[in-house]
Order: sequence, then C-alpha cells, then structure tokens
Amino acid sequence: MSFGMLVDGEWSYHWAEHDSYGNFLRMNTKFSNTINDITENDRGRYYLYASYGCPWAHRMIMVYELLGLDRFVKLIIVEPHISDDGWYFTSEHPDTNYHMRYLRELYLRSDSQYTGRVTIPVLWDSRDEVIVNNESSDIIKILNSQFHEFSTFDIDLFPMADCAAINDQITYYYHSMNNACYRVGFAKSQDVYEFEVRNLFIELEKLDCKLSDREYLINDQLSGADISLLPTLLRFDIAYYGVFKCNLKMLKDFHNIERYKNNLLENPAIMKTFKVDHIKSLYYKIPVLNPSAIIPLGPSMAN
Ligand SMILES: N[C@@H](CCC(=O)N[C@@H](CS)C(=O)NCC(=O)O)C(=O)O
Repeated sequence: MSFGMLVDGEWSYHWAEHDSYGNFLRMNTKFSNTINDITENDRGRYYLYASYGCPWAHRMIMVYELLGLDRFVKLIIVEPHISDDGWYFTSEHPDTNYHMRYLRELYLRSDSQYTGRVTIPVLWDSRDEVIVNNESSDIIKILNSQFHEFSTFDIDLFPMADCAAINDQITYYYHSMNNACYRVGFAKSQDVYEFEVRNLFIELEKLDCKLSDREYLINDQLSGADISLLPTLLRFDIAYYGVFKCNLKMLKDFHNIERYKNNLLENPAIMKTFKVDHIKSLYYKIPVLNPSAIIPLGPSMAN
C-alpha cells in the first residue's frame, strides 16, 4: 500500500504523481487564500498544522519560531509518518484543536467534497473552520507580513526592497534543489533517475561556488530565500543521500554549502526546529522507497 488522497470527499488509496516516463510530478496545492486585517481579537484563532520532518512545513516552522508567534498562533505537529491513511495524530503528537485522528478530517471540515492531496503545512482558521492556505511559500509570507504586528521578534524576512530578488531565489531553488531531490527520489525509471541526479549535483556545485564568499543568499541578511532552501540542505545527508539515492557526494563534502548551513543553524530559533529523528522517521518509512521501514543509525553528523 502507498499514499492516498481525497477524491470527492472520500479517501482513495491512489498515488498519481508520475507521468508515463517515470517523472515525478508534484500536484499543486488547492487552498490559496490570504488573511487581511488581523486584530488582537484573533489571538488563538489561527492554527498551523505541520511536521518537523517535512521540508515544506519546516520552512514555515522556522518562520514561526524566528518571529516568535507562539503566543498568537498555535502550532500542531503530526506524527512523523505518512500512513496509508495519510498524516495522523497520536497521544505523543495530538491534535489539541479538534482531537482528530487523521489530518484529512481537517480538510473535510473545510470542504466536505475536497479532491486532492492531504498535505502539510496548513494554515487553519478555527473561527470560520476553513483552510486559509496550504502552500508553504504563501504561508511564510502571510506569517511574515500579516502576523508581524503580533510577533515577539521584529524580523522581516521579506523586506520590500529585496522582495523580488527573494522570490526569484525561492522559485529557482524550488526547481533546482527543493523539488529536485524529490524528482530524484521518486523517479520511476533508471534514465529519469540518472538525468535528475546529475542535474541536481550540477546545481549543488553552482550553489557551492555562489556561497564561497557569502553567508546569505541575498545581501548580508537572513531572508525568506535562506529559510526556503535550508530544509532541503538539512535533509540531504541524513535522508536524501540514502533513501532518495542523491549520493554522488555527501552534502558535507561541499564545504561552502556546509559552512552556510552550519552558520544558519547557529541561530537558536532555527536550531530548535531541526529534529533529525522526525526527518528520518518520515523519509525512511515511505513504503515505496523503503519497504522494511528500517531507520538507519547513521550517518554521523560530525564533520
Ligand atoms: N507545495 C506544497 C507541498 C506540500 C507537501 O507536498 N507536503 C508533503 C509532506 S513533505 C505532504 O504533506 N504529503 C502528503 C501527501 O502527499 O499525501 C508546499 O510547499 O506547501
């Protein structure tokens, strides 16, 4: 059995994310609203559903922690495993909002006839009982701008003057890094795999050169571009190298990328979000990639 999705509100054990050549094609997310005019009365109204294992959710959790939004928005963490029934909750990772068993129940609360993947992250409005947005690249911007007034720390990850450049970098690295690792890992033919893995390592070489004399992707300050790229780098050696077969080199052999990654990790708000056990659990329990679900002990994180 593999992942499933909702079709007209019913759970279906169906996984349609490949073309006939074996290329991985990610489905687009379906909730793309935003929030306007948040006031003090909205404290506790919004929830973020997330996983420390998922890179798309991880970027959102990083923004949440960097801004210090915990007194305004609640964060709910799913069990780090996608089952045949999708994301789910346990006593260790409970849904403290509705006490649901499966994340799909949240999607159905928002749209009882929903058709699509049941993905995280999710920005949930508990007053209107709707999913506001389930696209990480949108949610990080919503948190940064609309929730800024209610954040503990005065950080702007999308400063107006650099916004276009940040968005360009997010799009570029989405294709060349974030999603590229998935195209390698979920390739369904040898040719597709080899094509994708070679391209990925060409892009890693380019990134390593780019980072030879800089600490951040844009100018000399942390931005949404770094936060969007970093989750992929953090998963590389501990998951993608093994389970996705992204193994022409380890990431730690790219010295500039490694320095850049470790420098970002020195930020306590970022370090707090990096949970190796959640990442390994999520990826090594994907049945089509690792039917035994055995989680490797290594690699050692030491340099
Ligand atoms: N484009 C979405 C992608 C989200 C996504 O694919 N999340 C994965 C976890 S890494 C998921 O929830 N997968 C469950 C499924 O597809 O059933 C975003 O950036 O938010």
